[in-house]
This record gives sequence, structure tokens and C-alpha cells, in this order.
Amino acid sequence: MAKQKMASFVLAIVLILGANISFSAASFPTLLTRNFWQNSRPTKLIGWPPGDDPEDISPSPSPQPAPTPPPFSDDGIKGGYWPSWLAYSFPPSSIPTLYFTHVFYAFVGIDASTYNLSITQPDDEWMGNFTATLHAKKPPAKALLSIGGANSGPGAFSGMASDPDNRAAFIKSTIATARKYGFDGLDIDWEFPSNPDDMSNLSVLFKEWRQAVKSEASDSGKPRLLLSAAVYFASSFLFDLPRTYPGDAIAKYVDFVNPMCFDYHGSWDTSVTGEHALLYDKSSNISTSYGISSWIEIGVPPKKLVMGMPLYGRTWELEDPKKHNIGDPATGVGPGDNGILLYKDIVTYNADHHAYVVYDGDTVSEYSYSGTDWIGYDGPTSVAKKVEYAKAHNLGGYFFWALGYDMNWTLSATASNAWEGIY
Ligand SMILES: *[C@@H]1O[C@H](CO)[C@@H](O)[C@H](O)[C@H]1NC(C)=O
Ligand SMILES: *[C@@H]1O[C@H](CO)[C@@H](O)[C@H](O)[C@H]1NC(C)=O
Ligand SMILES: *[C@@H]1O[C@H](CO)[C@@H](O)[C@H](O)[C@H]1NC(C)=O
Ligand SMILES: *[C@@H]1O[C@H](CO)[C@@H](O)[C@H](O)[C@H]1NC(C)=O
Ligand SMILES: CC(=O)N[C@H]1CO[C@H](CO)[C@@H](O)[C@@H]1O
Repeated sequence: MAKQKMASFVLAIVLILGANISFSAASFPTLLTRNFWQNSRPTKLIGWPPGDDPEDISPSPSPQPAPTPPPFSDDGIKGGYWPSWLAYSFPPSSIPTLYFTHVFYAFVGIDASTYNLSITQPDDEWMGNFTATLHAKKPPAKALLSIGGANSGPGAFSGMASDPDNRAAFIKSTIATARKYGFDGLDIDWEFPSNPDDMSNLSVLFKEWRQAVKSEASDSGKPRLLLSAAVYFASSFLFDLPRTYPGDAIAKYVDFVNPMCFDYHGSWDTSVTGEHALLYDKSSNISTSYGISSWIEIGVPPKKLVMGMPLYGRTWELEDPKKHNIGDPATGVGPGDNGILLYKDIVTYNADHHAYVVYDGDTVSEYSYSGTDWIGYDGPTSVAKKVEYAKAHNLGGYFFWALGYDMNWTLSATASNAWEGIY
């Protein structure tokens, strides 16, 4: 990514296509084929203001400066990841903060030898602009720095988390970087901890990280940096080595987690059509409702769960154009980049091909078809229903992957309105 700014048009295309695959869409297929897969009450906004933190109850003799008032109303998280490689077509100024309270800069990497963050030249150019622009907007949004992503590989994270010195270097670098560029928080996107050791080391990281951001806040007099993590859709991995996220440490030390509730089906299984982000599945645990309940089961408070939704669909080629339901026979991937179409391209496709568009209430998902092309995705109805589900279960909010994939911000607006109860 260091040479990204000087990239040729061709490279730019590659990077843009990489947008689909850089979060989790690429790693999930890989994981799948390798058989990896496969009472709460309304509270103050998570982690805010400093003082709602159980850790903050400890005596603190240093005089506390008056906390800065929260710049947004206390009504949960409407999140979105902003792929920095889209900066020129979707600059930070284009993000409508009416629809987003928390925007994640995606991504910076970890240097696998020093465990410092590796900040590229384009990152250095954009990060300050990103935070300043979001903070100056009306209403303002919080800016978080997301570390990792599917392309960064799990090795550096595992090495970092396994050793006290490495964790300390990482933590120090994340805080220094966040403060230098004006971020409000830090988000770790480790895809994925691959064994129980990684998971227990992750819990130690969370603990030390929380202590570090807390003490930095009291030293600097600034609001404490938020800590979040992008995680697998469920609290335990359904395939490969059994391993479960550290629910207690998350409940105690992390402000919220972002389960990536998508990529359940895709190009790695083209035998039948599938909805890659369905809310309900009668015949399997690979669904958003299962994932969310599995997080609650390990002790993560619903208010700390921010449900992921995709702004892209996955496509199949039907075996028989007359058999076009979910789970009907397919022969391969359909239109798009290896069976991935961004939402904005789905809307265009549907219009251009006069496709049939169906909302499926059993799964809470949408699909369209034309000839032998079949596209499974989240549209306005399924997005509204899923956000209602998140509210009904007292979740902390929702997030989208990724900003820039929507059609004229229509799904972003639909989700925001559903969250606010505006119809
Ligand atoms: C961010 O960058 C854009 C484009 O380079 C520029 O117009 C804008 O003034 C910058 N905003 C801030 C807050 O630095
Ligand atoms: C790593 O970051 C720290 C600050 O957190 C800095 O002092 C150190 O020089 C950095 N190391 C390298 C190799 O860049
Ligand atoms: C789904 O998960 C539940 C509880 O986690 C488990 O008991 C059940 O066997 C799972 N079902 C399938 C089809 O894997
Ligand atoms: C999206 O916005 C552009 C510019 O305002 C407009 O021309 C276009 O018709 C819109 N498309 C849809 C599908 O709303
Ligand atoms: C605290 C902790 O769980 N440390 C573990 C980190 O991971 C290494 C191996 O990767 C283990 O040996 C440690 O016990």
C-alpha cells in the first residue's frame, strides 16, 4: 500500500477490487475451504463518558479535568468502515454523519518485527484529514483507527499478543498514533486468532490495552480512547480448531465488538445459491441470529455488540432459470468479481436487466435474478428488519462494511432511520 498514491490505474482497479476482499470476504472463503467453517437495560453509550467505566471507580488522586461533552447523542453506534484506498473517490468529507456515529479508518497494519503500527505515506496523508473532517461535521462522528483486516494475516497479531514486550510495543504505538492523528479510539481486526493460546493471549492484550488507555487518559486529561474489535460472526469458531473468544475480558475491557455477520455462503460453494448475511437459517447455525446469541451466551453484554451488515452481495449462476429460490442448484458464480457485487452495482444490475427482486421473510434477506444470474444481498427491507432485530435485542448498534459500496447512501439512510425509529 506504500506506493498506492503513485499507483497506476490498473493497480487502482486491483486495490478497489481488493476492497471486497480486504476485510473478511477473502479470508472467509479460504477459511471455509480449509474447513474453518465453515437483559440488558439502556445504558450510557459504551465507554462514554469516562467515568462510566467500572475500572474508573478506583481512587484517582490526580485532579480530573472536566470531561469534554459527548459530541453526539447517547443513542448507540451507527458504524461504518471507510476503506482508505477509496479516499480519492469517497473522501472523508463525503461521509454523511447523519447516518454514521462511528467511522473506522480501514486499515493500518502491524510491523511484524517491531510490533509498531506500520503507517504508510498515504495513511500519514489521510488520517489527520479523516479525523478532523469527521469531527468538524454536523453532527460530528467519532473516528476510530482499525488495525489489521483480512489482508494483514494473523501471524503478526499472534506474535504480538504472545509476548509481554511485543504487546507493550504495540500498545504504545497504537496510543501514540491515535493521539498524533486525533482518533477517538482503536479497533483491532485480527482475522483470526487461530487457536486457544491466541484467544487467551488476546484476553491479556485487552486487559493491558485497557489499562494503558485509561492511564494515558488520566495523564493527558483527554477522553479515554475507545477500544473495539472486529470479530468472527459467532463467539466460537464453527470449523477447524475449536476456540472461543474471551467473553469475560471483552465484557470487562473492550468498549464494544463488531461481529462480521456476513460471508456465510459464497464462491467456495457454488452447488446451491445462498444468502451470505441471512438473519435466520432453520437448518444451520451459520446465521446472524445464531452468531449474536452466541456472543451473549459467553457473557458479552448486548450493549457491547455492534452487528455487522454487508453493502455487497454474492452471486451464483443458476442451473435452471426456473429454479431461483434460496438453496436451489447452481453451477458457478454469477456476475461480479468472483461472485461479489457491491450494492450500488446490484441496484444498477437489477435495473439494467429488469431483474426480479424478492424479499425473503423467513431468512430476512433479499435476492434478485435474471436468466441464470442470481444475487443474494441485503436490500432496504432486510436492512431495516435486521436493524429492528438489533434494537429489539438491545444491541449497541450496527456497522456496515463498507462505506463507498452503497447506492447513494440509501441503505445507510434506511438503517439509520430504522435505528432512530423514523419511517
Ligand atoms: C481534507 O482534504 C481535503 C482534500 O485534500 C481538503 O479539501 C480539506 O480541506 C481537508 N480537510 C481537513 C480538515 O484537513
Ligand atoms: C516504535 O514506536 C515507538 C513509539 O511507540 C518509537 O519510539 C520507536 O522508535 C518505534 N520503533 C520503530 C522501529 O519504528
Ligand atoms: C448449533 O449450536 C448449538 C449450540 O451452540 C448446538 O447445540 C447445535 O448442535 C448446533 N447445530 C448445528 C446444526 O451445528
Ligand atoms: C444516485 O444519485 C445520482 C446523482 O444524484 C442520480 O443521478 C441517480 O439517479 C441516483 N441513483 C439511484 C439509483 O438512486
Ligand atoms: C498469557 C498467555 O496466555 N500467554 C500465552 C501466549 O501464547 C503463548 C504461545 O503462543 C503461550 O505459551 C502463552 O502461555
